[in-house]
Amino acid sequence: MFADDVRDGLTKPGQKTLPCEYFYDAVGSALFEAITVLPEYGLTRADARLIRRLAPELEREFRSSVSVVELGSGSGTKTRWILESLRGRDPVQYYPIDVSASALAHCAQELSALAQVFPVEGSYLSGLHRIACQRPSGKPLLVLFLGSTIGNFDRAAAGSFLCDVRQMLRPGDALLVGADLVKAVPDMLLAYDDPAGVTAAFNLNLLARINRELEADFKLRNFVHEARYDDRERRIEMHLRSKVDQRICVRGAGFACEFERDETIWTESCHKFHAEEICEMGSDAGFTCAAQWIDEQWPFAESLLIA
Ligand code: AVJ
Repeated sequence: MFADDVRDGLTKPGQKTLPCEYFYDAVGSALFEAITVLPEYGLTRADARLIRRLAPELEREFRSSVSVVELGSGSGTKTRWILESLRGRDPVQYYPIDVSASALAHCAQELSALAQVFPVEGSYLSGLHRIACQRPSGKPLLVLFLGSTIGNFDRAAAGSFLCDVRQMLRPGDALLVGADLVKAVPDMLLAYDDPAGVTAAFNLNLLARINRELEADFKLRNFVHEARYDDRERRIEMHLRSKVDQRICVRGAGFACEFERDETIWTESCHKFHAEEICEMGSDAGFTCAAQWIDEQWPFAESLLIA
């Protein structure tokens, strides 16, 4: 629940945090779309290049006798190539899972000409559980987890997430995972702190959302966006740093919190991987790494894990 998560994150001792899933209100989703076209942010274009390349190979692997489930209903652009390549005699059944009804509606509109779209509103695992239990078509499932969203989990959580997904699948089902790879630190930092300030706006919008929806009095000018790279954890961290000592009231959640000068709110972790690491995590979770595609221009990997 938004109010509870905000209260917990801003009143707990030590490092203040806010869950990154709350970036994606209407303003945040629009800012994220802008991030994906930034010259400094190569992830989305790398992912798209790989999907275009691997889609025909998926057709050979599954020959249109598969139902497609997507964790998170992105903009549909990348998914389109996969659905097109899998479209055989009968239309592919496609199950996008997302907490956002508006994102699902947009996705269904985008892709209903290509597939039978069955939107599933809910968290990734509860949505997948519902589909895997019903198994509407009796066909194997191809689960898509694109765009390096897996990077938001810390490594242990990413491992157990893959285990949870594996538990719900049957032998022969598949999981296609997109993961951003470790690269030169300046390139990774620029991707999360672009000179135009789009990512800064995306991050600060989280405070604006709390003001809008929870009647808070954050003064955004008293905070500054910051991207850091933790070499040991191989992750980018996004923070909002308080420029002054200040007290914030969040009336809609019934609490107030103090910020000291230079204290931060940690708003997102974006873990970066080594290509072989995804295969190892997959096999630890009970998958076989059947294929992996790596982009030349921007180190990013798509890995096909078979249950
Ligand atoms: C959507 C989670 C893959 O981690 O790169 C982009 C989100 N955050 N810029 C990422 C994001 C800041 C993005 N993911």
